[in-house]
Amino acid sequence: PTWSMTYQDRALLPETSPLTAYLLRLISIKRSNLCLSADVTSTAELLELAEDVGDSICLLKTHADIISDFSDRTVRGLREIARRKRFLVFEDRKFGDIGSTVQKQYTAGPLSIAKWAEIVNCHIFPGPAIISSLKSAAQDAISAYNSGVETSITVGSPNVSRDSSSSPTRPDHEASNETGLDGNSLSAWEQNRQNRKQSIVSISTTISMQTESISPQPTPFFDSFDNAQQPESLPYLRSLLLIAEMSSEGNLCSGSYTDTCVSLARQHRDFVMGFIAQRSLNTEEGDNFITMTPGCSLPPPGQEGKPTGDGQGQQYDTPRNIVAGRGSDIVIVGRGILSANDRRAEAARYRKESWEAYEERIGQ
Ligand code: BMP
Repeated sequence: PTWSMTYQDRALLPETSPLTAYLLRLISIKRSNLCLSADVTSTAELLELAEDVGDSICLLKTHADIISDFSDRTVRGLREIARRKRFLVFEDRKFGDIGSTVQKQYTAGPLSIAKWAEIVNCHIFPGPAIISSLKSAAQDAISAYNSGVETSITVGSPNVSRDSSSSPTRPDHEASNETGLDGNSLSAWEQNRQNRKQSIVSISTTISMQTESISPQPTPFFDSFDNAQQPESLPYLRSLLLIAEMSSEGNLCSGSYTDTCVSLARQHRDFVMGFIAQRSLNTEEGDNFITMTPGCSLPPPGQEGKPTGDGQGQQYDTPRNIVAGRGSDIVIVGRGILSANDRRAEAARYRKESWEAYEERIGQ
């Protein structure tokens, strides 16, 4: 049903969650249905990449657990660039455990994903409780912030932050150990954390996204950004994608497994934004799920053809086949952009190709 609809019109459909509507408007205004898969292993490279490519993407996908120096600094830096360049952040965590465990993986530990990523994803092989558990964890995390119980943003090693201005109450001894992860200072810090108030920078960034008046940005795509109103309702500033299909050869996500993903998504339209899948799964009236498709690559400029794979099971197709041929909404590109000499220019090329594929699909 959404095949030939514009992103803009889909943002207005009933029962579209605020974050989904926001993303659809963002895509429409930025004219970008491109998600960068930022599979890099250091904070410096992540931030440099986000800065270079940010204007061309609607979404930046991370694998936080491959960033060797992941910390507060990573989160603050990424949130600042996301706010300035206007993209959402998707942590590709692929949760796949019992409800109680995924709640902790989502909100606690060195990654504390719920604090900084608007979007996460999960497998449904553990059963439907994985969805309701992540949803209630998202709601609790935001309510805790709202009520002032949760007052710390700190993720990763608390001692690695060099940004003393953003944690004014941090005692000197905590800031002094730049290498972090030293057992004693970590537990001292944990104890101390219970007793003090700090600002949550990442979540307040998200919240200030709601309230600040968004002035037109000095980049070409933002002239009408005021139309991309921010989500009103706090609990829904977090969304989930279900991994309904995979791009890798021989994967088991197909048939009745995929069908189950779709029916579970329909039961949780307020929290499940859509799917990681190879084609649109919007088959019934009322479906307005966003499909995001990894396994996307372009032949080098000036060359024809379809890239095949990476020799490790990954299977690629072009943005045109994915968006115009199979009705997907967002293409996810990693190495296609990362391995280019000029990542900024390559991201612009993927954005253009993917956007033209969308225009072809809606008949413009
Ligand atoms: P690349 O474009 O470099 O092949 O990267 C694809 C990215 O998408 C990787 O981060 C991978 O973890 C992710 N991904 C995938 O390739 N296939 C899937 O089915 C699901 C994924 O999340």
